Amino acid sequence: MSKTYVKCPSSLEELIASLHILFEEDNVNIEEVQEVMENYKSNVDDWGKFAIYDNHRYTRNLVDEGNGKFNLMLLCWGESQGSSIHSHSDAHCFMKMLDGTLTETLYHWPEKASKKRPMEQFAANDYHENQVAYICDEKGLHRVENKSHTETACSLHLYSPPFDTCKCFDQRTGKTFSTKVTFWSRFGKRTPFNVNGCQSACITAEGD
Ligand code: 2CO
Ligand code: FE2
Repeated sequence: MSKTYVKCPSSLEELIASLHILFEEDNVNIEEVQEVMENYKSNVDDWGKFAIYDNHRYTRNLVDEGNGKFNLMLLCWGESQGSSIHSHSDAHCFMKMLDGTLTETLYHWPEKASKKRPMEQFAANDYHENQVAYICDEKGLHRVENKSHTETACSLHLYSPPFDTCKCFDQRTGKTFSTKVTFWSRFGKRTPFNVNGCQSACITAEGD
């Protein structure tokens, strides 16, 4: 018998407790996860301590490691910042808006990189505060952007299972690159420089 969880969490802490229960099972019920994430009403007092922005690129800030089942993180998007087109390493990806608006553009997987054709877009949607988007590799690839020139945006992402590399794609040719992703901060503390002098990586590419 599965444990009961709070369906309408009144805080981020309560949402995390519900997510731990939902991900105890090996089978993930996508609708249930989406619903409980939507039901939590964004409150900056809950998540403000994790929201660290950078002038140059969006940041990935780890909030919870989900008992090894998922990674929960805050992504902070400065004005006009965005990702390149990417996959999600066979993981479920839930994206809940906490603040501002993000545009998700969906693309089909390229047929053959060798054909060098522009990638085919099949949808574009705006997400506003409290809405939740879901994507996985079977559904396609996406690019996420804060198109506002004046407002920042913040989103809560859950990836299950956790991953630290994914594929990036060049929109003009479909050419793919493997990219390592890291955290700008972990549990509210800025990640120190590592031995390679590489501080943080997110999914952006030259020319994007
Ligand atoms: N997947 C990207 C990342 O983890 C963000 S776009 O929304 O899934 O950096
Ligand atoms: Fe993504």
